[in-house]
This record gives sequence, structure tokens and C-alpha cells, in this order.
Amino acid sequence: MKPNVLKIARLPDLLSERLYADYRVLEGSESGAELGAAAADVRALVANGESRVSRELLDRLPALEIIVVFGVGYDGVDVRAAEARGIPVTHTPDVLTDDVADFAMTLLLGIARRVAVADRFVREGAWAGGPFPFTRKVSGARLGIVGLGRIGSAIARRATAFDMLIAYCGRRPRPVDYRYFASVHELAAQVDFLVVSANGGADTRHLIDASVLDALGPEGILVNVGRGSVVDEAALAGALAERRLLGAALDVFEDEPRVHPRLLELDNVLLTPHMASATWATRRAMADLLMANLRAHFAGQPLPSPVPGDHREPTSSA
Ligand code: 8YV
Repeated sequence: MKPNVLKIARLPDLLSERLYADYRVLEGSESGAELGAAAADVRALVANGESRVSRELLDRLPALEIIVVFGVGYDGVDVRAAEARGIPVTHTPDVLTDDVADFAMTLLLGIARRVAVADRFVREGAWAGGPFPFTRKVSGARLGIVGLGRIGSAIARRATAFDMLIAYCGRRPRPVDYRYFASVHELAAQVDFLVVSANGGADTRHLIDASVLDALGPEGILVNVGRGSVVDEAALAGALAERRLLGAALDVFEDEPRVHPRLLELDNVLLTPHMASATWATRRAMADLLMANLRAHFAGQPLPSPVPGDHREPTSSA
């Protein structure tokens, strides 16, 4: 008999098809309220990086054995509640690191050189009226990374090839040559570009607030590929509108898929739909890893990628 699996997130077909082939899949919501009696037999829960897996949902699932997350981030999962019941949680680290770091550089270059606005300029025929305004140089600029975990480190490696001067902040210094700041304010005051690759969760909520944006200043650019919750979106919209910040590029938002309406009106912000890890190759690798975790669990074997033990880690495990 195929084990019962509850799927509470929208997943790519290349994963859903495999889940349906190997398991008895129930489609449900984050509340689990609609499941009724079917909840009693759910042995695995499939979520994504944005899913909220609350204690209340876990309480509805008495036979739950494992939670598998399609994504590296799992800040929406109540890991402590799961742990208390001995339910392991797995995620998909490493396989998406390159894509997210590539995309961070794409956004950084894209906003600094105003690629999206320049594209519109050409399409709308404005070029005939004169040249496009000058943009901001990237090579050799100062880069601050908020959260020097796997993804932050991969961003730093890429930025090194652009001769950028790299600094970072996080809970503790790491054995690297980049300059460390314990305070995000001090980091922001010292750099031209601030890239957020930090985990979400209560510890990092609105870490990037109005005062950090002011420290970054009118020549500064913010990029976020971590979690939307890390940036105070209303404060960011205000800083951009008042030109207290040069620009921002965001792949993640506080209330996805909704975007703060003021941001939509500004041309000094580049907006993308949480797509940093969304390449065919990486989504296949993430699906492989998620399926491998499920398979290992039901075969009684060690899990390939359980989440790390320290769940208070605010900025370093992504
Ligand atoms: C995914 C992510 O877009 O890995 C994460 O934490 O946020 C992204 O890679 C997402 O989890 C898949 O829906």
C-alpha cells in the first residue's frame, strides 16, 4: 500500500507527478481543516519554502512521520513542535545555491545598470529622443552581505570576480577574509550594495528597517533574495519614493504573491516573482532531493538532508 502524503503547497509538475506515482497524495491547505477523517492516515507532509506548517496543522495529523520541504528555507515550519513529536523535517539545501547566487548578481547588476528601465526605454521609442541616463558602476564597488551562509558565500565568490570589496554581518564571524560587522547598521553604512541572503523567521523580521536603509543612503542599493520578512517593505517603499535610497531589487516579499502597492509605482525598484531557484535543472535537483528524503524515511534509512539542529540560527544556514 502506498503511504498517504499530504501536499499543502503548489509544486512543479516535475515533482507532483513523481509524488503521485509513488504515494497516495491528498491535496490540502495549510490549515488542514478540509481533510476530515483523511487526516488520520497522513504519514508525510509535503510543503514548500513559503508554507506555514503550524502546531495546529500538526495536531490534526496524528500519524504524521515526516515533513519534507521543497526549498532551503523552512521558517514557516514549527520545527520545535515537530521535534517535540519526533517528526523530522527535511529541506533542499545546496542544490539551489548556485541559482540563487546567480540571481542575486542578476538583480544587483540589473538594478544598478537599470536594465528593465532601459529595455522599456528602447521598446517605447524613447531612444530617438536622446541617450539613456547614466547608471551606477558595479565592478569595484563595496558589497555587504547579510547572512554569509551557503548562498551568501556563493554570492561573495561571484562578487569577487567583479572586484567588489566584500563585508558581511551575521550572528558570528566566519573564518573568511571578508570584513565582519556584528551590526547590520554599521555594515549598511560602509557599503554601496547590501544583499540580503538571510533566513526568515522571528529573529530576522524587519532586520532591514528604515534606519538601516538610511545608513545605506541615497547612493545605496538593496537586493533581497532571502525572505521578504527580513525587509520592512513599507519603509523600503518610502525610502525609494523619497530617493533616500538609490534602488532596490527584490525577489521575495513580505506577503507573496502580493507586493506593496507603492513599490509597483516606482521605477527605482526591480521586482521579480520569487524565481531565484526556478531553473529547470535546479527544480529537478530539488525534486530529486525531496523524493530521496521521502524514500529514505519509508525505507528506514538515514535522511539525506534533515534541517540543522539549531533553529534559532537567524542568518547563516541558507
Ligand atoms: C523556492 C525558496 O522558490 O528554497 C527556498 O527557500 O524560497 C525557493 O527556493 C520555494 O521554496 C519553492 O516554492
